[in-house]
Amino acid sequence: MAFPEPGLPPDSRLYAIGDIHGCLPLLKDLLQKIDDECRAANVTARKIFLGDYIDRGLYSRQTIDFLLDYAVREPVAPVFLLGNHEQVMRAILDEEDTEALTDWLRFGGRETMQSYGVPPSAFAKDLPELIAELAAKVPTAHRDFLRNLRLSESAGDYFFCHAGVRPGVTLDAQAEADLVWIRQAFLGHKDWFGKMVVHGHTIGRDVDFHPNRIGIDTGAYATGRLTALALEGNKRWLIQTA
Ligand SMILES: [Mn+2]
Repeated sequence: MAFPEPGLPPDSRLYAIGDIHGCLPLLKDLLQKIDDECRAANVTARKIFLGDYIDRGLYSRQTIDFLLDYAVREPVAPVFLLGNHEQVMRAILDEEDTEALTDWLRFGGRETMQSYGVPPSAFAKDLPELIAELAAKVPTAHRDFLRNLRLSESAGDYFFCHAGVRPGVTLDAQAEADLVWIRQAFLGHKDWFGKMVVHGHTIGRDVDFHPNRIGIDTGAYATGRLTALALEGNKRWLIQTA
């Protein structure tokens, strides 16, 4: 089956940025490359961040601080999408969800808590106390950042989300749990989703180009390679660190 060749409206450039996971130095490096490229071409571009800003890497708090400042400086308001890691942190802070905290500690939450200044001794406390310790250290602006993350974004023939979409469900009716967590039901699907889906969440050795989706999580925290997908008209290309 031949799929439509996706594009953006003419004269608009967009960069989708993959999973950062607390790797602030890589993020700065990548955004510098993007800025240099845009300056050379004399264009302003919109940026869509695909989520998973936090956990695993060492600089989660600093990454959110940086992005808050970046959003203010950018001439075109960037879009920040929700990743499953932010969904979990938000549940811990807003719902004091101890089950979410248990999960979080297994997939990188400890590093994030330490980046907020939670001391190593706090991890010996019981879970509600640990949540209180974290809550006392997370600035309001960060809580608002977590609460305001969007689930998806469309531009031209592209659809952007963190993890993917549920086949058989229209793009505007997708459930949050699928948009931020889905793997095999999405990754293994071969038909057209209605738009070209650009996503992160599932790490590939390199960018995962398919006729119906493009996965750009290149495992920055483990590989040093953070990826942006550039889109302009019918063209697309990659910007990467390392
Ligand atoms: Mn993820």
